[in-house]
Amino acid sequence: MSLVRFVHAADIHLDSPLKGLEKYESAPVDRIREATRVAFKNLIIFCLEEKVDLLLISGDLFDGDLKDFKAGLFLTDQLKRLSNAQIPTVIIRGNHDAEAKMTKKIHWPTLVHELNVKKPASIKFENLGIAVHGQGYAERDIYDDISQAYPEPVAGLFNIGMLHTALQGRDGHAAYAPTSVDKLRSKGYDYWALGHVHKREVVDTNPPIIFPGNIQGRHAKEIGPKGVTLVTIEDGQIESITEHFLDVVRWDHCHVDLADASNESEVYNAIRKVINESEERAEGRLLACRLTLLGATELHADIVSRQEEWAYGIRAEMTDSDGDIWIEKIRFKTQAKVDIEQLRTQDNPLGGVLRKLEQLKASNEDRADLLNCLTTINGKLPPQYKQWTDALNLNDPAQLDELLDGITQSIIPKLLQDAGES
Ligand SMILES: [Mn+2]
Repeated sequence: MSLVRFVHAADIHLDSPLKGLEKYESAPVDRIREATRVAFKNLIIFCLEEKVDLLLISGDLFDGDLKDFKAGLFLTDQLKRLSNAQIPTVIIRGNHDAEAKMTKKIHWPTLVHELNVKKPASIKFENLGIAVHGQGYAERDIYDDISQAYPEPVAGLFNIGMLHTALQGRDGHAAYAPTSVDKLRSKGYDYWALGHVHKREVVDTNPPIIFPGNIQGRHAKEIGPKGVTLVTIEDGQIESITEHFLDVVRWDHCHVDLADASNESEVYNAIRKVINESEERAEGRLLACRLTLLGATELHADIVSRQEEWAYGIRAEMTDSDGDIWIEKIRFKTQAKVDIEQLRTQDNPLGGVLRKLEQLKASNEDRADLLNCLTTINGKLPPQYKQWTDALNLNDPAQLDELLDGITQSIIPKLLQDAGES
């Protein structure tokens, strides 16, 4: 009986910067900056400790061209540890580290194999009973299905295909090297080691077609545990496929319903409960948490009028002594505890404004006008604003709805107050 194990990783995005990090309040800048490197070290340690036989990295090892040679040295030093332990590594380039984008040559250690970017290639590890097939990206924009030219499977070996692809399209990921499950299956391989999609996904099981996801979340849109896939082959057959987490900063979204909160300390308690649960899931990692406050609450008017003070109070109350919790952003989405339908029918300024907003939301013509205005404003914003991970996406109708609902909720308290005073 022979047991062979390989690790399938992808999308390391070494030194990926969190754009605008220093603008965030009290951000643990250094720990977040270093996160992709520390996670990569964790990957090397994992391979060494588990004594695996092979490491595959399915594209986007680098986030982009290296800023300096230090990054290159860090990488070769780490991979050399695997070479010294006789563990080979196979790498393909993805859209982020396509050959044309990288100006600095990397001196790969002896047992690191980079697959060709011009045509598909194969590497046979006869001692492991494994053949690896794949092709890297010569340029960023690959719109052909390169997988279909991959070599025929090698008889008698366990055949793995490495491919950086969006398959038939994945939300938030450019549609590079498109292909389908059926097409991949038709190649007759035993495992498809995919990369590009940052959220882990077992696309199919026969044969396994897997995106392991990235090994470290890079911002608040990449939440939850991040890691690699470990595959065990016994006598040429898959014995097990397991997931192992390597991330050091855990991103999460915490939603807190404040419907039952009627004072400050009840708000803090409700938030603390949700953050504590998230902190437990992070298992000692730095928790970077985006907080959303929801619910129809009697505190809504106060929250709307003193948002900055509330934000400060929440941050001050939630920060723990060892600094392992960082609230990345607080989204105020509470609602007034009022009957909007009823207010909307009233014959007063508030009723009029609410009706106008409702009409704006429902009318295609009004929406188009509003979008025109917003597009003009958007065009005048500095570019760094548009690169923010949660910059307004004007092509998304749901975001416009959310924007209008937010406006509605923030003006209700003010107009109610004015109505009361008059
Ligand atoms: Mn990619």
